[in-house]
Amino acid sequence: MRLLLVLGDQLSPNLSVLQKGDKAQDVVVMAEVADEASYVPHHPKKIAFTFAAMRKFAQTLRDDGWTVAYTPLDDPHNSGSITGELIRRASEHNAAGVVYTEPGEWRLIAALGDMPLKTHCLPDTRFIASHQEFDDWAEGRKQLRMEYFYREMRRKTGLLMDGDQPEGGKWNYDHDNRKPAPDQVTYGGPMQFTPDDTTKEVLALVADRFGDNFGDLEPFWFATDTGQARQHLAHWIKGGLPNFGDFQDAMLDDNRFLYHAVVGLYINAGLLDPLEVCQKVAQAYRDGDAPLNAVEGFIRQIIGWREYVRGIYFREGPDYTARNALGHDRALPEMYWGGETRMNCMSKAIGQTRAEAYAHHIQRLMVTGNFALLAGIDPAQVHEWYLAVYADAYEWVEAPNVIGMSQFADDGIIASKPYISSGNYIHKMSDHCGACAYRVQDKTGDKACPFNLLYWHFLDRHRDRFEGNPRMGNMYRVWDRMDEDRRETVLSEADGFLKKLEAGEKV
Ligand code: FAD
Ligand code: DLZ
Ligand code: SF4
Repeated sequence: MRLLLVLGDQLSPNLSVLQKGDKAQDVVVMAEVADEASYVPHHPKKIAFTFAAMRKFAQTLRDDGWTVAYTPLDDPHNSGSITGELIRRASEHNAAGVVYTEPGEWRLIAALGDMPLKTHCLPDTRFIASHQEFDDWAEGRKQLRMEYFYREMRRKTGLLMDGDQPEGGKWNYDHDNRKPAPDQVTYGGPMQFTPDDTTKEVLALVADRFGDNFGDLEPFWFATDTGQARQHLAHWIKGGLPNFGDFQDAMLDDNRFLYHAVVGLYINAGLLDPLEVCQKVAQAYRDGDAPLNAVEGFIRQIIGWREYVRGIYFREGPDYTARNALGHDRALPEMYWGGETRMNCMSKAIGQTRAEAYAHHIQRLMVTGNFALLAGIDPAQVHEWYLAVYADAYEWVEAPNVIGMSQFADDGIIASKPYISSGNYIHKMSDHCGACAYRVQDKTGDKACPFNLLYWHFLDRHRDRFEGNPRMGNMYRVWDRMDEDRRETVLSEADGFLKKLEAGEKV
């Protein structure tokens, strides 16, 4: 017999290790372990989601005839690590070896490869593109543009294709998306589930063991099995999808989810299959229930961005998370862990992160990510924060988004220019600025929006690197046209702001 490892983000019946395993003699190993629960200080909701979904998945495997050796976190024999549990179970069952599906993190790939047991690693086939397909596409290209990769994925899946042409005649309908915040949101947000007995047990365990981590454990409302996740998906397709495209980039003080799908956590853990999700969304278009700009925009996020960032993570190798092309070294400010701030946009994005283990893409990219980049925060610390606080965060998807897209620490592999903006962008896309202690219109002075000061500080300190970037020349021309006194004032006020930030003062 062999041991078949199933990790906390591999909760899919079609997982390669289960497909290749033999129900009659192999033993499935699943383990809640201290190493996985604490390699970063995960949000308590994320830990509870993982453990509850693992326990329920183990039960569905047993119901399906598998033998499962499951280690709860508080099992006195728990060795504390995935490899420790495999070694323990191997001697318990006299196993001939371990078969596993490739994990989504280099750390675990290395640990499993180094085990003193006979091991066999299978590819994770729950993605549209294999590593080989991504590498074949990437080979010899000067720039790895997501848009072209996405077209390949459209052709491969047949999603939104009319023969060999894109549905509606265009590949990308982003032009119709990205409207500012709406006055009214017609969708009530993600479906919320009352914890069942399994989830309640896990909540008690997590409260006891991880209650001091950043993040609110309760109220806990996530789906914890595939049936619930599918109910949530259907609820969103009906209520949220039709406006998803239009308001994808909008932010509101009093609405945490707008029209977002909140499916990343379910897909990444394995409860929903990405292709199944896209097929249901495409069906809504064919049924006339959602417009093409929303449906195409959503499908692009999944078969385009999600697959593309995975390709980059595995192509770039284990050192990717240590990259720091801009030499940023400031410590992550306390406000990211809930310390007080006068910046309303930051307070809202971090506040809802604490409450929900969720923020949507533009909050992650253009608020918390933008601020960290402008303020010159050490990208490794930014990376660890994002990996810890979001329920959908696993390194293969988080790191390219943070190190690459958001912090430009990979020197432009993912982003052709840094995602930076002054307060103006946040003002345009949200209602945050109205209730802020700072004034978004002020470029200098006591009340100047920090994004305005830091924006120019960033451009000025990285002039050598970015001046020649054709997409950034305009910004430098605007800066150069300002009179010299004003430029000096901006830079010295930005320096003053950064000093306060470093000193831990409330900013
Ligand atoms: P929606 O906005 O409804 O989008 C639908 C789905 O598309 C998502 O669920 C996700 O599966 C996929 N998707 C969209 N954008 C991306 C992207 N850039 N990369 C990969 N998949 C994408 N996504 C994660 O899944 N895990 C992370 O740890 C993560 N960290 C991020 C960090 C930063 C700094 C940024 C800018 C983005 C990050 N993203 C991450 C991408 C994106 O923000 C989240 O997938 C999305 O906010 C999840 O919410 P949702 O399910 O409501 O997504
Ligand atoms: C995120 C997570 C947590 C919190 N705990 C566990 C765990 O106890 N056992 C487990 O198998 N997986 C857990 N996970 C998910 C893993 O961290 C994830 O499989 C790796 O980071 C690879 O993506
Ligand atoms: Fe954010 Fe500046 Fe607007 Fe305040 S004024 S909410 S800091 S963008």
